Amino acid sequence: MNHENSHNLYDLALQYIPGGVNSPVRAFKSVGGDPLFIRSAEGAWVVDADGNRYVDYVGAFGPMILGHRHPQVIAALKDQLDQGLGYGASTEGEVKIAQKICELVPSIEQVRLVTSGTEATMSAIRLARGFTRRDKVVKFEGCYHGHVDGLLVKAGSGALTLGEPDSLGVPKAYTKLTHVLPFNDTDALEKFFNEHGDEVACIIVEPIAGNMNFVPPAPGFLQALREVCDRHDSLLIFDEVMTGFRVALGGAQAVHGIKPDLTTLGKVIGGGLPIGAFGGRREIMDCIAPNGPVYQAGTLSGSPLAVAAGLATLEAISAPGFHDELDRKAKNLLSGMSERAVAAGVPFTSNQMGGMFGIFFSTEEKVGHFDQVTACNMEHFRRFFHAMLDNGVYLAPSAFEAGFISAAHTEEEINTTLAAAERAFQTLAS
Ligand code: KE4
Repeated sequence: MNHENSHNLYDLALQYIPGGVNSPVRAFKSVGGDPLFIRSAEGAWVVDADGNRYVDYVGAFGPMILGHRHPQVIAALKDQLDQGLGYGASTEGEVKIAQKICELVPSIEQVRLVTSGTEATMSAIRLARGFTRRDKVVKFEGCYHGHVDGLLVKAGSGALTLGEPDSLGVPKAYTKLTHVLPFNDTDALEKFFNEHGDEVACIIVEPIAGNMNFVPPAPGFLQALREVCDRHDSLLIFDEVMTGFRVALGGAQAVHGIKPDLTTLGKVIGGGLPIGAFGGRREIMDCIAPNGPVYQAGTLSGSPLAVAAGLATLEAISAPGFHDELDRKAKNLLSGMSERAVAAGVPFTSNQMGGMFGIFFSTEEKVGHFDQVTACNMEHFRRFFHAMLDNGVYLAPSAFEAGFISAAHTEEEINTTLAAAERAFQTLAS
C-alpha cells in the first residue's frame, strides 16, 4: 500500500502539532511506523489520505456505533445546520437528549452535558467531593478516565498505594489524594476501605475496563464496590464514557445489575461530535451550580450539533435487537479470528460484550487482570496490527485499546477481516 500522502502530512504535522497528532494514541508510537491520516469514512470503512480503504474497528474510539455517516445522523445534522451552530443558550434538543439518557440509564435521574469524557469525569469527581465533603478518590490500575490531573496516577509500589503522578506537570499534591488499587482485587479493596473508607469521597471505575484493552469485571467485583461505598457513605462512579450504550443499551451497569451513584458518558451520545455527560441521583446532581455549591460550566456544553447527532444515534440504537445484532457480529468475528490463530499455532484469546471487544496475544484462556494484559506478546500485536493494515483492516494502534464493531459491519466486512487475519496470523507463525 502507498502511504506517501500520509507520510508527507505527518512530516508537516510534526512542524505545527506536538508529536504531529492531537491525541497521543493516534501517533502509532506503540505499534511503530508513521500514523495514517484519514480523509473520509462511510459505513464500516475509512479511507486514508492515499485512497487506501480499511474496514474500521476504531470507530473514532467508540462513537461510531452506527457506522460512519449514518443517514439519520447526517440528516439530523443538516437540519440543525439550517437552524444555527450554537447559541450559548438552552435548546429543546438538550432537554430531549437529557430525557432520553435518563430513560435509558435508570441510575441517572438528572444529567449535565459537557464536551468531553475528561470534562465529565473531572466534574463528577468534583461533585462527589462536594457532596460527601471528603477528598480521597479511589481508582484502579489500568483504568483511564481522561487526562484529569488527579486521575493521571499510576500505582506506586504495593497494593495500597499513594498515587504517583503519571505525567509531568501534575503536582504531587493533586495525586496524593488519589489511591490506585488493582482492578478486580476485592481483597485489596476491602483492606483499603477498612483503613480509609470514611475519608473516601468516591470510587471511579470503568465497570468494564476498556483502556487496558478489554478486561471485564471479575464475578462479584462490582457488587463489592457497591457494598464498600454503601458501608462508608462513599459515592460509586461508573465511568461509562466507552461502555455506555456500547456494550448494551443501558451500558455495563444494566448488564451487571449494579446501580452507581454517578455515571459519566461520552462518545456514542455525541455520534462523533464533541460531547460528554455526567449524571446520577437527583439529590447529588442538585449540588451542581446553579442550584448548588459545586461549580461546573462550559461554553459549548450541549452544543446543538453534538446533541442533534447524539439524539439521532440514541434513537437508532434504541431499535429492538440492535445490541443483540452487534453482539452476534462481534462473536462471529472473534470466533473466526480464534480459529485462524489456532490454525497458525499463534497463542490468542479475546474478550467481548455487545459491540466492544479486545484481542490478546496471550497464552491465557481468558485475560482478566492488568498483569495478564501487560504479559501479552506485544511484538506479535505490533506485527499483527501492521499485517492487518496492509490487508485493509484498521485496528486501534495500541495493544491497550479496545476494538469497536458497528451496525454497518456486514458479513462482507467480517469476511474481509477474517481473510486478512488468516494472512496476518500466518506471518506470525513464520
Ligand atoms: P475524552 O476526554 O478523550 O473524550 O474521554 C476521556 C475518557 C474517559 N473515560 C473513558 C473510559 C475513556 O475511554 C476515555 C477516552 N478514551 C480514549 C480511548 N482509550 C480516547 C482516545 C484518545 O485518547 O485519543
